[in-house]
Amino acid sequence: MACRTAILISGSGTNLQAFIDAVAAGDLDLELSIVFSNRPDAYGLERAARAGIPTACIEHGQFEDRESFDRAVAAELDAVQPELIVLAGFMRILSPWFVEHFEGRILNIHPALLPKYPGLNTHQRALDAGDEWHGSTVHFVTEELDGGPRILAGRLRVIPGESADELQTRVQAVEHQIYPEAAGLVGSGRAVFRDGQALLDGEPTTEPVVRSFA
Ligand code: NHR
Ligand code: GAR
Repeated sequence: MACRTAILISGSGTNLQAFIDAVAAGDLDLELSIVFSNRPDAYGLERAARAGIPTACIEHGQFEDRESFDRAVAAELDAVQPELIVLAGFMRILSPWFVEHFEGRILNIHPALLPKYPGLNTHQRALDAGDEWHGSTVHFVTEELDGGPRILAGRLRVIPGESADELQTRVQAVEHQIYPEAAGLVGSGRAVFRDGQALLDGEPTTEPVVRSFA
């Protein structure tokens, strides 16, 4: 039975497109039940509509505080009873209430080799530090921003002299490979969140699986 999945976006949705394509190709056994955006002009909403996936949008600006927005989002999502929530370029920090409501079922992809560079501007920070490797990491979402247990990372070698934009483009291509793969691990039950840890095939993990790209 395909795992009912909600994808949350704020922008262009290239990661969402990678999910749509992987499901269409038969490479990923998820049912994409709803795509939610906090921005009405997010291009990802058009990608979803084109793929025949129901969409919903609530603008965060009209709410008094973070949790009341999150409760409205959760009400939209609960209508489809998602088993998995995928943050794909979703730019609103989720309240402890939301994280607990969907405990252990929320994934994020962060464009850095976590625990390096939580937060913003990750590509420039990796360049400034002279890092040999950079990449992106899929993790379970907890209250700690970009700090939940890691599942799968994709890394590539930094090319001397490349710009942050060039590096970002290459990292995004990596994301389009590893995010559907990681979601497939969770959707199939091979990767689970338990007691604040990620388990893979029943074994607690301290490090994510790492894939290297050219
Ligand atoms: N929520 C929780 N509880 N935990 C995480 O790990 C989360 C999360 C929500 C989003 C994605 C994240 C990233 O990978 C993510 C991880 C937005 C911000 C942020 O500062 C920070 C991290 C991430 C996403 N957002 C501003 C805010 O006030 C708004 C910025 C904007 O609207 O453009 O929410 O990087
Ligand atoms: C992705 O690179 C993702 O890692 C990053 O935003 C991009 C979304 O692209 N996420 C964050 O920086 C979260 N703060 P997309 O909309 O084309 O999938």
